[in-house]
Amino acid sequence: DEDSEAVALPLPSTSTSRIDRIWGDMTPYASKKKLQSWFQTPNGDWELVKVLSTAGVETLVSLPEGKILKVKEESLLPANPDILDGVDDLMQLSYLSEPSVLYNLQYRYNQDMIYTKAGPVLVAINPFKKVPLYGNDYIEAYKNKRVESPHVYAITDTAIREMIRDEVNQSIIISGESGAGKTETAKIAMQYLAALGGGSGIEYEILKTNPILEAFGNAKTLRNDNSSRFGKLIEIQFSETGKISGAKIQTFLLEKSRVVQCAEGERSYHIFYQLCAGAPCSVREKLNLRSVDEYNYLKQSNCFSIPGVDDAEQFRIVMEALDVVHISKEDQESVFAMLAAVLWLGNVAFTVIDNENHAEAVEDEGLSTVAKLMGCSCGELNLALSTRKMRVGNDTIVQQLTLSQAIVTRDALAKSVYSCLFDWLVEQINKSLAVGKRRSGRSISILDIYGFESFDKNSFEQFCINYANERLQQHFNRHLFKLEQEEYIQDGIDWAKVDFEDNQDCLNLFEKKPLGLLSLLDEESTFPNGTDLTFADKLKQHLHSNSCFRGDRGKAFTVCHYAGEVTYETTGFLDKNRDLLHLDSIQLLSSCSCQLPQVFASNMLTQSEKNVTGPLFKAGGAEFQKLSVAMKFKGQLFQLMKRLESTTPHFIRCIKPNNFQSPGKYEQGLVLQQLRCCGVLEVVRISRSGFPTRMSHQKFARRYGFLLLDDVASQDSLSVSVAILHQFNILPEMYQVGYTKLFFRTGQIGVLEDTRNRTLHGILRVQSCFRGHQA
Ligand code: AOV
Ligand code: MG
Repeated sequence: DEDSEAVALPLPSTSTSRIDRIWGDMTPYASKKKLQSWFQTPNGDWELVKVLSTAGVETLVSLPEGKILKVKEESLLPANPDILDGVDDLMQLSYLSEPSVLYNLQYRYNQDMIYTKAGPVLVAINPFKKVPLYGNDYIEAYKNKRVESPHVYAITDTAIREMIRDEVNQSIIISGESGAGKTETAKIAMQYLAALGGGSGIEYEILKTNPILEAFGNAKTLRNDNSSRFGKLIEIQFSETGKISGAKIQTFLLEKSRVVQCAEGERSYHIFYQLCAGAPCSVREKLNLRSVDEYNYLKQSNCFSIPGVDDAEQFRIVMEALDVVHISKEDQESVFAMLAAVLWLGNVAFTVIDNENHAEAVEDEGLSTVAKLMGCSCGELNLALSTRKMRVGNDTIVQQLTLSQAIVTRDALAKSVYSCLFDWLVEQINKSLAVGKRRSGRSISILDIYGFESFDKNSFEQFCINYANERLQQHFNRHLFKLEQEEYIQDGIDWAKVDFEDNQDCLNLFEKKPLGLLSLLDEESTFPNGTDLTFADKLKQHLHSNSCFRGDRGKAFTVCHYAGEVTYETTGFLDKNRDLLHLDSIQLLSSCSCQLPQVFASNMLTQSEKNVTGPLFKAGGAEFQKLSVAMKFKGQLFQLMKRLESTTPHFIRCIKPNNFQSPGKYEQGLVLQQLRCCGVLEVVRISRSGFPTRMSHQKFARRYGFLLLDDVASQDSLSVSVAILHQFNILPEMYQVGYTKLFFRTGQIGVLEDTRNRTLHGILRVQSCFRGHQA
C-alpha cells in the first residue's frame, strides 16, 4: 500500500500538457510491474487485461474472455489494485486515468451506488429506475452522520452546516446534459432541506411547487420524457434558528415556441395533456374541452402520451398542489380557462378574403370558444388577429393582415398568453411562499436549468439553452480551477498550476460587442429588412476567424461549445429574438372581461416600461418598446451569476449513462465525453494535490483559540493559529500558512471541529447542570 500512497498524492511538478492530463500518471508502465492494466480496444472502450510478459516494447496480455494479444507497451495504462475498486471518492485512486475513473464509476453504478465524489464535486449517474437510496430513513441517517457515502443528502447537509458555521448563503448548482437527472437531483436536495422542517407547513408547500412547475414548464423531448423547458433558481430561506422560513422561485426564459410548434415525437407542456385527460366533467363542459387529438397545437407532433405516465392522475396531483400553495379554486378555474383558450386558439382558422391574400378568421367554434374563454366578442378577437392599427403621422390606419401574418399573430398571442400564465403562476406561488417576511436569516439556493442540448436540428431555443450552460460552465471553472489556484498564489503558498479547459473563448464568441453572436443577432433583429439569411451571412462575415465558430452552408452555423459542437439553423432566429406581440393583441387582452388577460396585458406594458435601459425594439408601432429575448436572457444570466458569486457553491454533476433512458446501460464513450467536457479528472487532480479547506488567521484563532492549554490572549492571530496547529499535531504536509489564511488538506479541520464541538457541549452541560442546581 505504501507504493500506492506514494503515487496517490503527487504534487504536480509542472504545468502538464493536455495529453498528460488525460492519461494521468504516465510513469513508465513496465517499472510498475503491475499485473492488471487497461487496454483500449479498437472500438474505444477500455478492458481490464492481465499482463503475461513483457519483451522490449511489446507486451503479451490476456483479455477477460481468455484471448491472448500482443500489444505495444504504450497502449496500456496501469490499473488500480483491486482494493481500490469502487472507492467513494475518485481522489482515492492511485492511478487517476480515464479508464480507472470510468471503471470506478461503473463498478459503483452496477451496484446502484449512483453517487461518487470527485473531490469537492458530487457526480451523479442517472439510474433510470428507482434506487433504494431515498426517504426518511436515509435522511435521518445522513442528518445524524451515520452514513458517509456520497449522496445529494450529504452535500445538502454540508451546505446547511456551512451556512450556519460561516454565516454565508449557500448554493447547490446542478449541471449536466439534457436527461442527466438535474431536476430529480434538485428535488432530492429539496426533500432533504424540507425534512429540517419549518413549522406552518411551509416545507410541504415548497415541495408542492415541483409538480406545478413541472406540469407547466416541462415537456417530453427526444432526449427526456420530462425535460425542463425553463431555468429555475429556488432560494430556500432560513430563520436564525435554522428552520425554513420561506422560499422564492426565480425562473428563466421559458421555451414558448413549444406551445405552438413542436417536433415529431415530442410533446407540448404536460399540463395541456393533463387537463384534457383529467379535468372533471363540470370543467370540461365549461371550457368546451376535447380530447388532445382534436387540438392542432397538440396534434402536429403525433405524440400524445408518455409510456408509464397517467396524465389524468398527474392532473389530480397538480390540482392538489395548487390548493397547497393557496391558489384559490376561482383562480385555478381561470388558469384552466387560459389553457383551454390557448388550445382553441390553435384551432382558429383563417380564410383569404381578396386576391392580395388578406385574411380573416373563420367564425366557427374555435373563434367563439376563445372569445368566450377570454371574455371578449368574436368580432374584437377577429380584428385583433387579422388587422393591425398603424400610426401614420397623426392618423391611425387599419391594415388587413395577410394569411401568413394572421397565423403568426395568432401564434404570438397563444405563446404570450401561455408564458404570461406561467409567470403569473410563479408570482402567485412566491406570494404564498413568502411567509417569513422578516428576512433576517440565511438561504440555500438550488439551481436547476435546462441542460446542454444538441439535436439533429437546433434552433434559437438550443442557442439560448447552450449559451446558459456555457455561462454555468464558466462559473464552475472559475470556482474549481481559477479562483482556487489564484487564491493559493495570492496567499503565497507553494503551488504548481494545473491547466484546465477554459471556455472563455466560447463565451466571448457569444458576448463580445459589437461583433459577437448576441450583438449581431440584435443588430439584425432591429433592421426591418433583416432576415435569417442576412443574419447568417453577417455571422460568417464577422466571425469566420473565431476558433469557436464555423460558418456552414446556407443559413447554418456551428459553435464549438465546451460540451461539443452544435450546428444551429438560423431559420426563425430573428422572429424568436424579437418576440413581437402587436399592440393590437395587448389591447385586446386588456379589454377582455376576464381577469387574467387583463393582468397579462398590464404586466406586458409595465415590463416594457421597466426595461428602458439597453437597446430596445420597437414593437407594433412606436408606443411599445421591449428588450430582445437574447438581451433579456443575457441580463438575467448575468444577474444570476452575480447572485451565485455571493454564495458558497456546492456542485453536482449529473451524468447520463446512455441515450435510451434505460436502466443498467453504461456506455463508456458517452460517460467519458461528459466527464471530459466538465473537467472531472482535472478537478480531482487539483483537489488531491490541493488544500480545499481554508480559514483566515483571525477566524481560525477565534474559533479554536479557546482549546489551547496555554494562555495566548495577548498574542496575534497568526501565533495563536500556529500554536493550535502544534497542539493538535497537524502534520506539516497537511497544511500551509498563507499571508492571510491557513490552507488545509481534506479532512484536517474535522479533528479540530470535533474537539471544539465536544468541548462546547461539555461547557453547555456543565452550565445547565449548574443552573439546575441553582433552581
Ligand atoms: P434533467 O433535468 O437533467 O434533464 P431529469 O432530472 O428530468 O433530467 O431526469 C430524467 C429522468 O431520469 C427522470 O425523469 C427519471 O426518470 C430519471 N432519473 C433521474 N435521476 C433519477 C434518480 N435519482 N432516480 C431515479 N430516476 C432518475 V433537462 O431538464 O431535459 O436538461 O431540460
Ligand atoms: Mg430538468
